[in-house]
Amino acid sequence: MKKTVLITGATSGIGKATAQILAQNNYKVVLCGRRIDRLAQLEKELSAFTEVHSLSFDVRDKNAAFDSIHNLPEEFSTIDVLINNAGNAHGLDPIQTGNVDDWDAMIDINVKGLLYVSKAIIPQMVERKSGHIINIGSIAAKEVYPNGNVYCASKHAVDAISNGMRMDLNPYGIRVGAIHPGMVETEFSEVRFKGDSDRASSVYKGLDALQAEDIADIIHFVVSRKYHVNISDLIVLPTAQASATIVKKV
Ligand code: NDP
Ligand code: 8X3
Repeated sequence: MKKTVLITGATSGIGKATAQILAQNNYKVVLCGRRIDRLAQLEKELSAFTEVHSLSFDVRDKNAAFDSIHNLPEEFSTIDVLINNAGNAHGLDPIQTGNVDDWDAMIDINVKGLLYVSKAIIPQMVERKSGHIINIGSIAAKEVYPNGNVYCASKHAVDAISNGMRMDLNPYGIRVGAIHPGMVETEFSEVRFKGDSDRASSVYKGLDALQAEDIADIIHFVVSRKYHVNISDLIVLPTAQASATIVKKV
């Protein structure tokens, strides 16, 4: 029987590529994001392969998250796999000049949003004693880099929450894993630099950055292992990247 996967942040980058690969590999897909036009376009594209349903809500809005997920049509309501991917960096500033609204956005989306979506889904997994949760962290979950302060804190929280989820859900046979990418060429830097395309593209100049499809491919590998195999914590870097700050550029 087909498994159903719910993917947050499916309108772009890693989430979109993950939806595409899983749709082509026998999963029913629930796409989540705020941008309705992109959801509609992707739903149409993926419907050629599988059953698809879209949910448009802001993960910061807990009532919207709960309502949307709790009211899924019956054929999509049993979530076998949850990919907590929605998130972004907002700004890259020293702590003394950091923008408080950026801090709010990163904590509210990357940490609280992930918790709200998880809270909407974990009880059904506990009830069934089955499920698989993948949280998308970052190299910033494992290291702190200059000016990364609050983004790194939000991703360190994702790392801690993933480890805590694995412990708490262990009695129920629910698999929990985190995937921590380094530099992936998506809309991430466009968002971080608030639409400054030149600054965003300069991040990936001079190296072969990871592409969204590289991470999606790994997510597909992780979720398709035999049940007794749980890939719990994975750091994935471009070959040119040795750490958060050491990057070989030509
Ligand atoms: P993108 O900017 O391409 O995608 C971000 C996704 O998150 C979009 O689909 C966006 O959808 C969604 N999103 C953002 N804010 C909200 C919100 N408030 N409510 C609901 N959805 C939201 O970036 P990536 O694909 O690169 O990022 C995906 C994840 O990977 C993030 O958690 C990021 O931190 C992490 N990551 C990225 C790396 C990189 O170098 N790119 C490296 C390491 C980790 P919409 O705007 O439609 O709501
Ligand atoms: C995204 C990668 O290095 O900008 O999480 O933090 S980085």
